[in-house]
Amino acid sequence: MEKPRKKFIDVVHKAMVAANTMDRDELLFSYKGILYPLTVCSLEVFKAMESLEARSDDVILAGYPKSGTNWVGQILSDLVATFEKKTQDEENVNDEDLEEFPYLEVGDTGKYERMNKLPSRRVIFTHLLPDNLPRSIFKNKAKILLLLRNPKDVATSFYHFSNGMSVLPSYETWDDFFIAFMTEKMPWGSYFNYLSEWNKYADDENVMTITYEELKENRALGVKNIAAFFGISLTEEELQGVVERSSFQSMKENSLKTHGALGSVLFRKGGVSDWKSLFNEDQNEKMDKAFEEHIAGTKLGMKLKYDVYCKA
Ligand code: PPS
Repeated sequence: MEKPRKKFIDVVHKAMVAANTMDRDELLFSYKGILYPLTVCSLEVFKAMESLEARSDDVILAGYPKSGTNWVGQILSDLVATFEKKTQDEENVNDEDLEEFPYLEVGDTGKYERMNKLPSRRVIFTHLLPDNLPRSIFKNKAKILLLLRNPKDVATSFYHFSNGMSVLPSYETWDDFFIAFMTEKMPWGSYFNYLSEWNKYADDENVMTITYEELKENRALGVKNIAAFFGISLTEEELQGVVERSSFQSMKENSLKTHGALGSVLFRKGGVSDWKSLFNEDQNEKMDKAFEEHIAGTKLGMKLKYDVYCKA
């Protein structure tokens, strides 16, 4: 993903320009009870999405916003590109004309018909709930990497992103944002609902879960496990290259090329526990209680190691 991503940068730029002329309360719309940003998603595109024909060799990355999608997306794209480079003809590799915006739900109505003609393997990111994904993803047994991040760091990252990215409603204070986050007013829906819904797929053999925190602790092991899950066979040296290119520093340095103006907002801190700079005692209590009520006892809830990463 280190090559310039012209279409990606173009889509983001156009959305940011359009959002700059809109009022705050016009920025989101609702589809099937979930809010989405109007400058990047639309009802027509959601309907067209059902025509996607998923494949068993698709590489799908699912994660709630701000869970590290761009990071793990870089790892997946790099694994696939490195494998293709050594196994496919030069002319099939890195064709810029074939580039699609990597998030499934962002694009135009013709995107899915174009995607149906793309060669394998396709790498697809999404923040959608499982029920809102094209049915063919489950029917055709596409493999899904489910990415989780602790809710306090997600909220912290989401707050800063909302105030730096014009396509999302901004917030005057962290306290205002916290209330919105806890009362399910977020684009792409509620964090807790997202985990509860995906938890129904946690034991599916085509779903592998990984946490942001475990990747931070051991990126090399994470990359190795991800490659094994998708059946991408690379040498130790090739895997090491993927590990190095996915460091926060390396991705941030490249971000003007890969993400344009979005890069400086997206690659913010890239760490664990920044929530300690924002959460007050009352907010900690409220989040701890909500976690306990909604997901603590579930498989995904346990994966998050809440006591390690989220206790004040
Ligand atoms: S988005 O816009 O919802 O798709 O955002 P997403 O990519 O899911 O999450 C953004 C956060 O991921 C951090 N990030 C990284 N962390 C560690 N290592 C690497 N390489 C990396 N790349 C991105 C990014 O900095 C955001 O987290 P915060 O806490 O805001 O820094």
